[in-house]
Amino acid sequence: MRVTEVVARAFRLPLHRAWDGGVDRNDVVVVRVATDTGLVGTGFSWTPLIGARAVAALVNDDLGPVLSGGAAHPSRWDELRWHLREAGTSGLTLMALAGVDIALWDLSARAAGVSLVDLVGRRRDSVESYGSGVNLDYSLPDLVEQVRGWVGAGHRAAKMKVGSAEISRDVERVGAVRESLGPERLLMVDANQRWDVPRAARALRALEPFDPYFVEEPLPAEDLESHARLRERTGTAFAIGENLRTAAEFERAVDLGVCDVAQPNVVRVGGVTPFLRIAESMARRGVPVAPHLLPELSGQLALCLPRVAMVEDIDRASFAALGALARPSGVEFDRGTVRADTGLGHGLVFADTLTPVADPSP
Ligand code: SMN
Ligand code: MG
Repeated sequence: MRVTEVVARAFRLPLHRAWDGGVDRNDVVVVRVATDTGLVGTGFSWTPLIGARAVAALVNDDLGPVLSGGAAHPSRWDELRWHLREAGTSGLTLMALAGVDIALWDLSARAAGVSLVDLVGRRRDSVESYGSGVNLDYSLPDLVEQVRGWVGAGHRAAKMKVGSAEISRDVERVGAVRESLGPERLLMVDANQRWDVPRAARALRALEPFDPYFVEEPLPAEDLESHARLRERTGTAFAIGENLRTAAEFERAVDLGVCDVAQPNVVRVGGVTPFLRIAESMARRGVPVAPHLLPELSGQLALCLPRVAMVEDIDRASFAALGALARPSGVEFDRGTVRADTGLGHGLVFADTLTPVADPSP
């Protein structure tokens, strides 16, 4: 099976309610890889705000010509990454590679007549999911109402934002959420890199009575040494990884003792191929993986992971909830678990009515 055409297009998906910091949309870059067999694979890249058209350009201008005429197979990942090396080895490079890699996995599954889950290797039929919201800007009543919604929907775990200007505000909000959840459900907090070491130590000490299952990104993501210093000052587990990109970075985090739960984002690490490499490496080190965002693809991958924690059920921001899909994907979040019955490939068919990201030049 050989590649005949690669086309990437960037689309805008408005959020139902803006995330912290005024993020009012997600962009998706849909990648179509056609082959000489007539089979077509669909991949995607994703970004809350930055870089969608740049990613599409990397795919169309730089990956398409290398792929065309060659084998339509995800084993080409290292060759493609090498090809893009002058654009850097991380960031947008990996986001562009993800779009192509996901399409190549979709194609391989279609060619084999199986789902992506069965091609990767299904290890379980369901995985626990957790309610999650980007809610630091929410008023306390809105936050509590959001968490009550998750409880009503059957979630046994929830994640909320912390990192307010005043620690007392976090304490009040985490306390209210703990009360809504009751003592048995898991409560996770996500600081999105907002703290420094002394502040994180103080905040985590103040939040300890509410029994956080983990704290996510307490410190600047790339500064693993500061995580190690914080490690000496708190017993709370650390979940990190949404801003790490390579297996080497994840391994270093584990070696420093600062990654209790690993959270690779399948787009940011460069697609399914590197995601699975990271997952294997984490499993060997005894670290469970909780795939970050992208619930429809993360849910499928979680069914295959050698060691899995939970899947994030992001509030009203799945592709389905954003109206990005032409038909149901077959990935079902229900009563605090996720299952997948997608049919061939990954089952994600993007609607042909999406709004293109416009060229900003006059
Ligand atoms: C998050 C990151 C990026 C976009 C949305 C939400 C957040 C999470 O850190 O972990 O859910
Ligand atoms: Mg996070």
